[in-house]
Amino acid sequence: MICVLAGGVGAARFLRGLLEVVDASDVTVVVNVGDDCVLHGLTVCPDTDTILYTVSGSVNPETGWGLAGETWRAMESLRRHAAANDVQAADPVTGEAAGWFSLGDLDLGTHLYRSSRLAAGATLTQVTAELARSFDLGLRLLPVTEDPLRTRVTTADGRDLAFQEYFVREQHSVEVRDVRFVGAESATPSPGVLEAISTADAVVVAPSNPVVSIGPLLAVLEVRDAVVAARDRVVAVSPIVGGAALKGPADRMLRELGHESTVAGVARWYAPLASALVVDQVDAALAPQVQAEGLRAVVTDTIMSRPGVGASLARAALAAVGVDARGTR
Ligand code: FO1
Repeated sequence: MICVLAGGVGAARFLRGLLEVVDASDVTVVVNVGDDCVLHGLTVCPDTDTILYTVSGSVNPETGWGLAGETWRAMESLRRHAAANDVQAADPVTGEAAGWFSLGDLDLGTHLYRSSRLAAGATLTQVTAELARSFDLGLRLLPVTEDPLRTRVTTADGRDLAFQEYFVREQHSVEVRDVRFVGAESATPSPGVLEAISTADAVVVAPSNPVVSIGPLLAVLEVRDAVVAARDRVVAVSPIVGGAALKGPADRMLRELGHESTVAGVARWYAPLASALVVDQVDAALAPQVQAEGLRAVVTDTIMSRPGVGASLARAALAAVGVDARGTR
């Protein structure tokens, strides 16, 4: 069994490559919940939904989030009511009519289902499994915790932002001074998470933002301990290529928080919990620096936009911890 620690877009794209070389029934994904938010009274789980939509082939390919072929009638209606009454959301992420977080009509179906099932007493793990079934994913998709765990960002100019305020409203264009995961100290792993990590033939840290996508997973202390204990079977895929992030603010956040936004910096970040790091060809010369941090360096093509790279990247990651493409040792 392969366990993947996942955030959003990068992880979802990696999973599509992994599922070309390993059967979905052999994959368990532990997904970040730190981006989750309540919007218009609905529970929205962006990283979970990006995996549901991308792996099922229904994601909006331009954005990497939301569904292809979306319409926006519900949001237009919501905004009209807000404008007519000059409703200014007290807290844009949890208030009404947050104009800057676009929820498509089909996407709303996911949030309506999730929110009504949670209101009926289902757990987030159950609802996530139900959504994975309705999208016919085949793999097991587990939220890292069912407890409240939310990423908050302190900007260099002193503002304390909810994650989506930073990432979407500010377009992650503001400098970060600190990132914290509110609720992490008391969050417990969802049922099945620890067992998936400890029994996996390989644990893959997907090419997600190490700070705000993988960070919340590792902030759940028992999860971190389980990954550290599995270190010789843990391989990370660098989301930094040639000193830059392929998508999103991972490179800037690493630098703003005092780390190097290079594969050596990523190696240092993951050294306690991974025994191998997969880096792109452009970083081949930095392989000795990765090894100096105590990780094996695996050099391969990691730009998944090129055909076939997702599958070869997945094979290389699994091989780095002694697992062949069939996903068993
Ligand atoms: N990202 C944006 O930049 N703008 C949006 O309006 C937006 C809406 C949205 C709706 C549902 C969803 O699941 C994700 C959405 N995202 C949007 C992306 C989201 O902020 C990111 O996917 C994650 O939170 C970071 O990985």
